[in-house]
This record gives sequence, C-alpha cells and structure tokens, in this order.
Amino acid sequence: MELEEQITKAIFDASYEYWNELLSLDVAVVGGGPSGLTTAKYLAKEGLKIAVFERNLSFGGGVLGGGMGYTGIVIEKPADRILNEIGVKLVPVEGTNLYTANPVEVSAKLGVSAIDAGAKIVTGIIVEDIILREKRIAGIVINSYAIGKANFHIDPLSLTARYVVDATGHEAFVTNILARKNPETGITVPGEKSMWAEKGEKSLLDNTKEIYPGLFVTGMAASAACGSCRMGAIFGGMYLSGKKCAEEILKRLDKNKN
Ligand code: 48F
Repeated sequence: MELEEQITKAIFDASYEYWNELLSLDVAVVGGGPSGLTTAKYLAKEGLKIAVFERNLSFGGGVLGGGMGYTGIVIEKPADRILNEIGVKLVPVEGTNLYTANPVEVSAKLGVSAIDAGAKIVTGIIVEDIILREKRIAGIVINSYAIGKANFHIDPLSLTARYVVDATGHEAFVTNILARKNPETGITVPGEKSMWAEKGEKSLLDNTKEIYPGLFVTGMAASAACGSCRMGAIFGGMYLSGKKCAEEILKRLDKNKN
C-alpha cells in the first residue's frame, strides 16, 4: 500500500471509531468556551460519556480574546480554586478579590484537563438543532460548520444524549432554537441585559439550571436565557457556573438511578 493510501485509511479508520463512540452520550455540551469546558471536565471526571461540540476549529470561546484584545482576563474568588486545580498561574490584584490570568494558558489547561478526564472535544462542528421527544430533549443535530459557511444544502446527522448543555455564550443558540421551533414548549429567551458586572456574576449561579427537561444552561447562555446582565472580561462566574451545571446534572443522574 502506498503511504498516501495508508494515511487516508488510518484517518478513515480512526474517524469511524471516534464517531461511533459519540453516537449515544451521557451529556452533549454545546460550546467549548469556559463554561462548557468546565462542565465537561467535572462530568467526565465521574466516568460519564461526555463530548463538547465547538463550531470553531479552536476551543476557549470568549476567553481567548481577553478584554478588548488585551492579553488578560480577570477572575474573582472563589473561582480561583477551579483554576488552581488545573495549574493556572493567577496574579492577585492588590486590595481586591481579583486575579488576572493569561487567556491562552487558561483555555489550554482547561481543555487539556477536560480531555484528560475523558471528555472529547469535537471541533468544526455546529449544533444546528435538537432532538425533541415527548417534552424532553433527547439529543443534538450536528453539521460541519464549514458546510454551513459554504451555504451547501447538506443534511445534518444526529446524536442522542441523556442531557444537553447549552454553553453557547451570548447567543444561547440551543435554547433559542428550542424556543423558536417549538413554541408549544413555552420557552422564551429574553436575552442578556446591559453591562452590570457584579449583578451579572451574582445571578449566574441561580440561572445555571435545567431550563427544559433534558436541557441545562450554563455561562452566558444561562444569563441570556434568564434575562440577566452581561459582565464583560470577568470570567470567574463562567467557571463556577460550569461546575455547578456539572453538579446539577450529576444529582439528576443519581436521582434517576434510584
Ligand atoms: O462565548 P463563550 O466563551 O461562552 P461562555 O462559556 O463564556 C462567556 C465568556 O467567554 C464571555 C463573557 C464573560 O463575561 O461574557 O463572553 O458562556 O463560548 C461559547 C462557545 O460556543 C460556541 C462558540 O463558538 C464559542 O466558542 N458555539 C456557539 N454556538 C454554537 C457553538 C453552536 N450552535 N454549535 C457549536 N458551538
């Protein structure tokens, strides 16, 4: 066999195995930003079958841009514990509860920690719809982001999941799809309010919840789904929200076991 053929065959075989494992997930996390990656890390640690679907070829979401492109993000206590766990260097801001961190370091270490815990991060894939069954979300409908960008009419594929997490940031993409396509669900998405960092960070944990049977919201998607405020380049709430989302799903899975 020529080397070219071996390369192609190796990719086909690896890909087949990889995608087969994604067919039926415990949790499908939509969005590879700070909240989605944190949710995935804490769920995968418990041995669950988790995959994060990210439309871009890279993960990290809004963290990578820092604040207006400046190389820094701000984290507040107690989110420092989550980043300490994964070895991120945090620099205290004197006289405050704040730390600064490097966006690339945070995103890389968080992604690696989710992968090491057993999660898969699938890039270049957009979640364009959900599977809805008997008043419950039962999975996701996916397509290649590149296909969508090219405006080709190519049908998507679907994967089942016991729970879906909307971690798509400001767009609350999944929750918006649910609301728009299925008005009988009674779900509406008010969208986020203008900047109020303290209020936005504080309300985020309350808004991190199962918004519809089988669908959890975390991070800015939770703020948009619940009409809370944006908070700009402070990210502690995103990690805390991701962790809480994982804890809530674990509780739900535990309850369903009994
Ligand atoms: O936007 P993003 O970082 O969301 P987050 O985890 O964190 C928000 C902060 O970054 C920041 C902020 C903090 O104060 O306001 O914005 O809530 O990450 C969301 C990710 O989801 C991807 C998108 O490319 C981004 O990387 N995404 C969005 N829609 C889809 C998607 C979709 N339909 N399918 C796949 N990925």
